[in-house]
Order: sequence, then C-alpha cells, then structure tokens
Amino acid sequence: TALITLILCLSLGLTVVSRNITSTFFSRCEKFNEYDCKKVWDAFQQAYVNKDPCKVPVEAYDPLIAAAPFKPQCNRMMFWSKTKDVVHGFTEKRDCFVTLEDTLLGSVLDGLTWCGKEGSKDTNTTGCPGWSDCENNTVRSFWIRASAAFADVACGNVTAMLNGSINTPFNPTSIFASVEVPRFIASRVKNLNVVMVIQKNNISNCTDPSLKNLRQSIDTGITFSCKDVSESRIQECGSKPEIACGACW
Ligand code: C8R
Repeated sequence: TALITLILCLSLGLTVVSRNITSTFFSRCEKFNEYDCKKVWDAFQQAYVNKDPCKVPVEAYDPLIAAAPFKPQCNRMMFWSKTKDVVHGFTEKRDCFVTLEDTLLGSVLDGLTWCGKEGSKDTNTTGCPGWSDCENNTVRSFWIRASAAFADVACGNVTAMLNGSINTPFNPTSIFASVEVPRFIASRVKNLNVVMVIQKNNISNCTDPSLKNLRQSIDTGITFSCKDVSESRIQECGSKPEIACGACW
C-alpha cells in the first residue's frame, strides 16, 4: 500500500503542477482590472505551444507584449540585477517604485516555468529546458522580451538596485546589462541612479570597476549616480511609511 500511495501522490502532484499554470496565470491576471485575461492567455500560448522549447525566439512574444503593453511610469521605474528579494521585499511594502513584476506580464509569469512540445497543444511545467541549456528557450526568451519592452518605456529618473555582495555587480551577461541599459535613451531617461545594496560581508561597492563600465555604456546625455545603501536601511524604509520615498537613500 505504501507504494500505491506513493504512486498516487506522485501522479496527483503532477496533475496539480500542470493545471497550476493556467489557474495561477488567471488568478494573478484578474487582479489587474484593465485587461482581458483570456486574450492575454491566448497571446501567451501562441508564443510557445506546439514548438520545440529550445526554438522559441525572443520575437515569438511580440504579440503577447502587444496584448498587454507597458505604461511609462516616469521617475518610478526600478530595475535590478541579482537583488530580486531585496527589491521586491521593499516594493511589496511601499508604493515608491514600479518593477517589471508590478506589471501584468511580470506578475503573472514571475517564478513560473513553462514550455510546449512539437506536435502537442499542451503547456508543460516540468521537463522544460533550463535557463542556459539552450539560447532560445521558452522562459528565457520571455524575460528578455518583457525586460526590453519595460526598458523601452523607462523615463525620467531611473533607479537600479545592484548587489554589493558579488564580484561583478554590473555583469555584461545579465539582462539588466545586455537588454535594459542599452535601451535607456537620453531623450526619455534623465538619470540612472544605482543603489548598491551593501550587506555585512560586501565585497564590492560603487567604486567597483564594473560600475565604470556601466557609466561608460549609458547613452551620452543620461547622467549617472551610484549610492552605497545598507540592506538594513532599505528594509527600514520598507517598514516605515513615515519616511518619504525620496528620503529612503
Ligand atoms: N527581469 C529579468 N529577469 C527576471 C525578472 C525581471 O523582471 N523577473 C524574474 N522573475 N526574472 P538576475 P538580470 C527571472 O540574474 O539578468 C528584468 C528570470 O527567470 O538577478 O540582470 C528586470 O526588469 C531570470 O532568470 O538579473 C531587471 O531589471 C532571473 O530572474 C532585470 O531584468 C534574472 O535575474 C533583471 O535581470
């Protein structure tokens, strides 16, 4: 009976996992009122259904982006690299900044894995290629396409949180460096303000050489600043609404 129970649990678990993406997508989508979730779901599916999960180019998601376009939110847009938890820990509590995960598309697909299969109408959530298993994989192409569209609407003062606990806070292979920064254009973006998140055992800060590369790679006309801010200060600002957004750091 132990074996039968195990098999039952496993198959039940699998059914729950694959059913989940549809229900997760719709329940997250319905929190945003101004969109037709069925239309967005159909545009999402056409990107990868019935395709080899390693042959989904970035452009496959163009119709999805068109179905749920990003709205510019000047002076409030927040980008990040290797600081997801700190950033979202803060943005969840305070309404100071907007990240990609605060938009419909970023929010419905955050933390999910999905892919299709040639000759099938299904959406799988297991057995999908990993981030670096192949270049044009379902999930990676989505995040590249969505990040590009989000960066395209960046305007005014733009903020980015980078991680002071790693060797190369501005890493050329990151989506932030390779997709977003090249799309910040001086006619729309005034400043790029980097918040370097400093933990107890930090190994880099605003003086890190990789930040020179960032300064040099931004469009001429966009001013650059960098500020070392302790993680505890960011958390304090998150939990104290009496501190004005502009006074957090
Ligand atoms: N962005 C990219 N990747 C995202 C993401 C997002 O908003 N949201 C999630 N969940 N992911 P990293 P990076 C997932 O290496 O490469 C945008 C993806 O599965 O720490 O510089 C966002 O606007 C991907 O594997 O950072 C942000 O500014 C990792 O998280 C950059 O791009 C990427 O996390 C962050 O991309």
